[in-house]
Amino acid sequence: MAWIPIHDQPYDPVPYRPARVTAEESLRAAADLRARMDERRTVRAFSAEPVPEQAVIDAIAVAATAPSGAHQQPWTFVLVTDPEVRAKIREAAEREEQISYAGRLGEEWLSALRPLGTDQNKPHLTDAPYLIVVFEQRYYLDEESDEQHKHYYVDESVGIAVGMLITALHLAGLAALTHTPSPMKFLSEVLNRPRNEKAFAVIPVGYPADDATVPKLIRKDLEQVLVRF
Ligand code: IYR
Repeated sequence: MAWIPIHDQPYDPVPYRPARVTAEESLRAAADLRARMDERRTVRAFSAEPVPEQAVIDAIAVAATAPSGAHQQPWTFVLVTDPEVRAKIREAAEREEQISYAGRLGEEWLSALRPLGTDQNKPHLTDAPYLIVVFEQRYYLDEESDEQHKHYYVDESVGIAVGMLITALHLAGLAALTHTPSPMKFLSEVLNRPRNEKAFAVIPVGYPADDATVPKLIRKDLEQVLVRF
């Protein structure tokens, strides 16, 4: 069925009967996924080795199944492979980060970043074979008629979609980085996005470089993050 904007759709419930799995199957699937996801790490050093494009497309399709405020699906995923465009993005991002790391972030923020070892150099923007630039649609815009409608819970919706995206990429054996160069306005210009869209994150995707390292970060124990009543 072809998509129509949510504000033009009636309430039209249909039966939902997903296959019922046994308790054993649920336990096994949940434990397997828990172990697999515990292996995910944010990667900042990528190999230039090509990645099967369909795996990236499928991960974007997974992200696009995310729940969203009023089911408005307020996201656009721009898949960038063109080396010239990636170089432009890197140049603009590094120009901003230069200013950020030279002091714009402030002492408290810079000290929070210290354990990550980040700096103004962003080689992943040109080394990784794919960049997925995620835009949030702040409002609905029909570019032809200029009709506009409000979108609801845009940050939450797009954040959930990005979480599903990095999960799907990881399960497909691909590494990713959720990168938020700040400010990100240059991405709208470089990628020629309409005025209702605002950049949310840049996600380089690929295989880790052979000599990639990651900071020795410690996840909180489940007891610290899970509260029961
Ligand atoms: N945008 C900068 C700074 C940065 C901010 C946070 I919060 C991070 O978790 C990591 C980096 C950069 O990309 O380097």
